[in-house]
Amino acid sequence: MATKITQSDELLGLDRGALIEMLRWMVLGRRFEERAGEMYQVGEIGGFCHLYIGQEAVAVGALTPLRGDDYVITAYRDHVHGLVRGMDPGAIMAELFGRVDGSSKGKGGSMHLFDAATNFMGGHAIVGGHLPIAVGIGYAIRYRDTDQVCVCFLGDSVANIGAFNEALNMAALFRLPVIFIIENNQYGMGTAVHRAAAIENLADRACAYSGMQGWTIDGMEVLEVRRTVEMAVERARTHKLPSLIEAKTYRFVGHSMSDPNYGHYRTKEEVHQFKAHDDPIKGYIETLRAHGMIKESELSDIEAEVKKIVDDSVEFAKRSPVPQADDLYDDIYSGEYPDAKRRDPWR
Ligand SMILES: Cc1ncc(C[n+]2csc(CCOP(=O)(O)OP(=O)(O)O)c2C)c(N)n1
Ligand SMILES: [Mg+2]
Repeated sequence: MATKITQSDELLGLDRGALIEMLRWMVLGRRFEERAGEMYQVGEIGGFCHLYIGQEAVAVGALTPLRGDDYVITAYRDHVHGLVRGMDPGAIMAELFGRVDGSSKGKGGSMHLFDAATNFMGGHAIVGGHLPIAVGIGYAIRYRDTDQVCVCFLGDSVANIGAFNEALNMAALFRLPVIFIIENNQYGMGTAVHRAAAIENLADRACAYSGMQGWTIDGMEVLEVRRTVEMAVERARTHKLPSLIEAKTYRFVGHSMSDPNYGHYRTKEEVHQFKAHDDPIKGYIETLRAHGMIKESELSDIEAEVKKIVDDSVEFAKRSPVPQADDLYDDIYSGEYPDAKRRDPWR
């Protein structure tokens, strides 16, 4: 059965630098996304755009203990995962703007960030479509006989689809070093988890697979996320065993830019309650203060530093040109028409 962990009451033996680094990532994620939301409103960003505001503790707690050569894969709510993984903020913002200096040359957009240099394998728009890919990455790690791990983030709705069982079954069967992290933000679009899943704690499903450990944790506590992921990484790296972590969290904003913050599926009061009493950044600052780990001046320094990074990313994106129509034919898989550029496939 899934193990429950209570509030993090210790600092995991991390030094002050590492603790503050985690706060810096969380603040960068929050401010970057707030600015992306503004840029969407003024028409600089188009198409789909799903913000991660409220969920920052999950990506930061899960990604900071990883090694540079580990693999990370996620769904479409991917900006903060890309940032914390080490992608260039300018390349991410330019991708959201649809510009040539974006991480996918402006042709992927918000849902399809990708960066081979940091082993960030996307950014996937099809709900649950990336779980079999995570299994493939885990298989490749075993095949090459390295001690890397693959962390795969997924939404709560994915725990109810077929690919979830296929992927977790194979990960357990082949003993693959894959860590599945369900970001349970309580809703799949407008559907509450309890209306879609016939189980209370999604990580309890781990018990269906031999050798898989499940944990249901407070995803608003960055240290709790980190501590759990560290245990899962040890199992994966050393023993080649997969894990399933369910981090209970909450998104403070709408599902995507086309969804208002509250909608018909949740109340204003509920959102305000989480924002006021369960903000992962405010909570972490309180923890750092309680342990005398942060000076007030450092908080304003972080805000200033982050503001500059975000400002620069927007400037970079604005300066970058839009792709040309001919660029559509570049970077695509096509063996059939080597001169694809000169052919019109619709005629
Ligand atoms: C196969 C598939 N079906 C439907 C959709 C439309 N869709 C986009 S997001 C979403 C809900 C996903 O919810 P969840 O997995 O909880 O992730 P969250 O948005 O809460 O992060 C759906 C149904 C899709 N992208 N792919
Ligand atoms: Mg969800």
